[in-house]
Amino acid sequence: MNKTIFITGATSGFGKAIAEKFASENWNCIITGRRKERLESLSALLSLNKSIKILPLVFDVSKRDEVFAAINNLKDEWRNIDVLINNAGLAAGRNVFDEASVDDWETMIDTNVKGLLYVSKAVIEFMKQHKKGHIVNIGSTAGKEVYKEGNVYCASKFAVNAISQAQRIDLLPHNIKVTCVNPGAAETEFSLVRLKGDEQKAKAVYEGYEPLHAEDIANVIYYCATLPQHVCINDLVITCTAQANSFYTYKDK
Ligand code: NDP
Ligand code: 8X3
Repeated sequence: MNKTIFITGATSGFGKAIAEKFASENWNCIITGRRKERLESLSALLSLNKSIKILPLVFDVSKRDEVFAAINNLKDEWRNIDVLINNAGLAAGRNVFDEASVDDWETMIDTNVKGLLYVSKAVIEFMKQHKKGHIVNIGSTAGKEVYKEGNVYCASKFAVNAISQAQRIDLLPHNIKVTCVNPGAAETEFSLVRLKGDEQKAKAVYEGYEPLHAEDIANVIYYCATLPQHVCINDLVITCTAQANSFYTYKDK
């Protein structure tokens, strides 16, 4: 029988690459995000593999009622979720603390922290019923070291790290694995979103070195998700070879 993965933020970047990887390995996929058209075209693409089922679900992870309505209304055939990927998230703005926007702070906390909590809470109910599961939370190197102008984005990823540790402890009786994957710079739509659509500035973030690709993270997550039941990778920091941590990236120019 095919396994099932539930991925938040599958319309772009890591989430899309994770959906493509798992679908290519014959996993059924629940793909979620706010942009309906993107989800529909990804669903059509993945459905070319006739041996799997794909379910696109449109909801905003930061909207508590939307999250619980979408997940609690899943049909029985979709409730046996083997792996949950809490990936939906963003950085909004890059400013020193005193000049940052409070709206941006709220968006990041509502999405990266509260959204992850809501989705986890709803999906864990199904995992408990099946007496097994695996939650993969996408943290960041920003959740390991705070950098200048990172303030609340970093705080939100430190929270993802703390929540992952808490879930790992509290979910032990339910046979649920928890892995926190912390990538460094990866070229997705992340910088375009962070820099409010400024394509030139977003491109410049990745100049002078080869950043991670979304597929790199998808491949590592596939490895983590397919280890034997008694093995759990708890925490991973993954950077491109040119990056040491949040502070040091070796650039050609
Ligand atoms: P992208 O911008 O390419 O993708 C972000 C995804 O999150 C989109 O699918 C978007 O879907 C979804 N999303 C954002 N807000 C919401 C929301 N309120 N409700 C539902 N979905 C939402 O960026 P990445 O793929 O790079 O980012 C994925 C995760 O990886 C994030 O948590 C990010 O913080 C983290 N990360 C990224 C790194 C990088 O350098 N790229 C490094 C380390 C961590 P839609 O807009 O359709 O809702
Ligand atoms: C994304 C990586 O370095 O922009 O989490 O914080 S960074």
